[in-house]
Amino acid sequence: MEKPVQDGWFRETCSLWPGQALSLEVEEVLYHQRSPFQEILVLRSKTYGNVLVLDGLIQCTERDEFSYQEMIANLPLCSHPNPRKVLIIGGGDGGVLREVVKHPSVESVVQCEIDEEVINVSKKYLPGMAIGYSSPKLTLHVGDGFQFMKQNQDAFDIIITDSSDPVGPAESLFKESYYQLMKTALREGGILCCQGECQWLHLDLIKEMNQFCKTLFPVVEYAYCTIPTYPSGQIGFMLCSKNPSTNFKEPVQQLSQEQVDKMNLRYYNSSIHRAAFVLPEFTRKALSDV
Ligand code: SPD
Repeated sequence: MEKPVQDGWFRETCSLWPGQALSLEVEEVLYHQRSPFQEILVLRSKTYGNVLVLDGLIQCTERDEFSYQEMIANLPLCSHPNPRKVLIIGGGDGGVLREVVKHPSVESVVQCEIDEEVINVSKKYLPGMAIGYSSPKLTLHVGDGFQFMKQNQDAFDIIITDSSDPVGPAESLFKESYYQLMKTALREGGILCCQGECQWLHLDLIKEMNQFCKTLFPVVEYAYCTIPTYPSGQIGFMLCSKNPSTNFKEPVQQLSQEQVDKMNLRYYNSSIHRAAFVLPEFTRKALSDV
C-alpha cells in the first residue's frame, strides 16, 4: 500500500476526474489496512473531521457528509406515499441508515454491505454516522447486493444504493443489469435512488444511465446536491419509480419545520428537494428526450 499522506496532505486522484484533485490537510492517520475487498483509510483531517477513504477515494467526512446522506435517503422516502420496507446496498459507514430510520413510516431496513471491516471501522472512527447500526429496525446482511436481491424479489418499497465511484468493484452498480435487478426486488409502486455521480465530470455516464432507466421505469429523474469534498463539489442521484404517478419534483411527503428539526436535518427540507431537480441547461439538454 502506498503512503497515503505526503507532506501532511492527502490528495484524491482518480482516472474518473483527470487533471484535478481535492487535497485535505491531515493531522493523523487513524487506520490504514487492506480488507479482503479494498484499502481502507481513516484520516483525522485538519478542518473536515474524520474522513473515510476507500481505495483512495473519499467516501465521507464528518463535516459535510450530512448533505449526501440526507439527500440520498430523503429524496426517495419523501417521494413515496408510505415507505415501510427499505433496502440499502453499500453505505457501510451507516450515515444513510441513520437518515432512513428517522422516518416513522419505515418499519424495517435491510442493509447489505459487502465489507464488514468498513462497518467496524466506522463504528470506531465515525460514530456520528454509525449510530444508525443501533436501530431496532435494522437487519444487517454482510454480503453481495446482487446475490441478496436475486433471493429477495418483490420485497421493498425503497432501494437505496450508496456506492463508491464506478471504478473497480462498484462499476457493476452503474449498469443496466443492476437496475433490472433492483426493479425486480422492488414492490409495486417501489422507488429506487442510487449514487449518480457528478454532472460536471460524468455527463456521458449519467446520460447512458438515464437512457436505460427510461426503458425500465415509467418515471426517471436526476437530482443533485452540493458537497465540498466530492469531486467538483457536487454529486447526483438517479431516481426511478415503478409508479407512473410519482412526481419526484414535488415531494408527496412534505416535512414541516417541526419535523425537519425533530429529524435533525441539516441539508434536506422540502424546498431543497424540489430545487435538487432543477438542472443547469447543459445537463437538462443532455437528459431530455429531444
Ligand atoms: N466520489 C465518492 C462518492 C461516494 C459515494 N458514497 C459515499 C458513501 C457515504 N455513505
